[in-house]
Amino acid sequence: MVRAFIGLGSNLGQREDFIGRAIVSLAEAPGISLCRRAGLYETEPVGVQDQPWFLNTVVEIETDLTPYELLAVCKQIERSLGRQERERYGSREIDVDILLYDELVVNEPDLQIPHAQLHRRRFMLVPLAEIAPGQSHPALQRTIIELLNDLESSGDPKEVMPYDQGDPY
Ligand code: PH2
Ligand code: MG
Ligand code: MG
Repeated sequence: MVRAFIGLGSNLGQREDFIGRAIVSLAEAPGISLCRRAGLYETEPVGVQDQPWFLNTVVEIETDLTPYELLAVCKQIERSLGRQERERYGSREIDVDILLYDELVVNEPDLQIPHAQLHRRRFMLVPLAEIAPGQSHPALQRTIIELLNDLESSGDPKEVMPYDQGDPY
């Protein structure tokens, strides 16, 4: 069994629902058990500016799937929740990305682990730092909290705010 971290994002429709259903699907997938999840964050879009804000979170899993098997599960969950093909970096019902897989480094056209943008994206680093601040990035040899501090001291970090679901009482 290895430990892996999965990033989830949605900026269309019932965003919380899409993320919640994706997490349930991960937890129910053969070969995956869910360990922990970060809170939800409301995040400013990165890449394409003119699109709705995202909800993002990160979950920690244990798995005996290979990286490519895990990738196939992530893609299958996106399809089963009705994700449509749209422009790169644009809006999506649900995005399920492998951020880290044990200490593994993979650099293939169809799979990069750690996620190629992880160290540049507060919307991934903030929830990841909530549950695994001391986790190391095996390619950059920095911890997650160090990467977050580096990013925040370098210019114009995008907004990432804890998402308040609202208290009905
Ligand atoms: N995903 C992208 C592009 N931009 N911006 C935010 N805030 N959150 C995302 O999940 C996101 C993004 C492509 O995967
Ligand atoms: Mg993504
Ligand atoms: Mg993706």
